Amino acid sequence: MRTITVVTISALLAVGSCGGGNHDFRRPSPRDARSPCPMLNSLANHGYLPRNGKNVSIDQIVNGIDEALNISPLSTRPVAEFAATTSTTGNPTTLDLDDLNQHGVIEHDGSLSRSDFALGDNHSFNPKIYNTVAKFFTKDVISIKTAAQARRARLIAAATQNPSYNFTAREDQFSQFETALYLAVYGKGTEGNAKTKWVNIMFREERIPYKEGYKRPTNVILNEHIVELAEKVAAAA
Ligand code: HEM
Ligand SMILES: *[C@@H]1O[C@H](CO)[C@@H](O)[C@H](O)[C@H]1NC(C)=O
Ligand SMILES: *[C@@H]1O[C@H](CO)[C@@H](O)[C@H](O)[C@H]1NC(C)=O
Ligand SMILES: CC(=O)N[C@H]1CO[C@H](CO)[C@@H](O)[C@@H]1O
Repeated sequence: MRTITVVTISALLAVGSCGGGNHDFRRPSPRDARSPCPMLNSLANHGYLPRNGKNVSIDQIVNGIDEALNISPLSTRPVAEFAATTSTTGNPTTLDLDDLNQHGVIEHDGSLSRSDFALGDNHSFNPKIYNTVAKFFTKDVISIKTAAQARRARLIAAATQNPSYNFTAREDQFSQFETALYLAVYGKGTEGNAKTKWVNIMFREERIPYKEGYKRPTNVILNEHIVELAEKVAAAA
């Protein structure tokens, strides 16, 4: 009796500690909606966001990121609210993940792992493009300098290949933040040094690398940390 109680309680705690959902990795079905963001897709693939990627609320995005990655809601809520301006669900507080394919809101040219809008599929993972970026990641960890060099090389290549390339200060800022985000989530504090293996798994498999040792950090990732990293990325190239 006692053993049964203990087992039951620890099973409940195990569920409770990850918000009550099942956070196993499952690949999306072709009917599921996915976005040009490798991390939102990873969160949906682990059930931190609705696995079908449909009718995802601003609160679910903010809470899902907090629960899985410990990024401050104060940092992500404004971005999630801005993202919801792409909504096609009929409810301004929810979106389908593929609403984010809309060009010129957040989606921009010069992505690290997606083609440009004018050149075709601007939202699915493109291994050929990502390989041109990942070839810079030759060490176990990706330093700020390496991340900045990889980003710079991709921007130059995109500008050369796309006659309609549109990359203003606004797109540059989004792009800097996206590099800062993977450094913040898969690196150490504001020093960069993201684990190469974990970053590759995010891009190539849209999976959170639990099996490879990732744990939700105990210290919250604040907006100021991400801003500091973005500034370092901009300065390093
Ligand atoms: C409010 C939450 C978020 C929203 C609405 C969002 C949305 C987006 C969108 C629309 C893009 C596509 C931009 C492009 O054209 O390349 C993108 C890219 C990206 N996002 Fe997110 N994102 C969010 C949170 C995160 C988080 C927490 C991470 C953490 C690692 C992340 C990592 C990235 C990366 C690395 C890219 C660049 C992909 C590439 O260049 O190929 N995002 N995001
Ligand atoms: C969409 O999400 C909203 C907010 O979470 C919810 O109130 C609504 O019932 C959902 N609609 C559908 C069609 O699932
Ligand atoms: C280029 O991007 C800027 C900023 O996002 C936008 O205001 C402008 O309309 C775009 N230009 C073209 C030709 O799409
Ligand atoms: C080919 C392709 O998938 N293009 C997409 C680019 O983004 C727009 C949204 O702005 C989609 O409608 C297109 O399907």
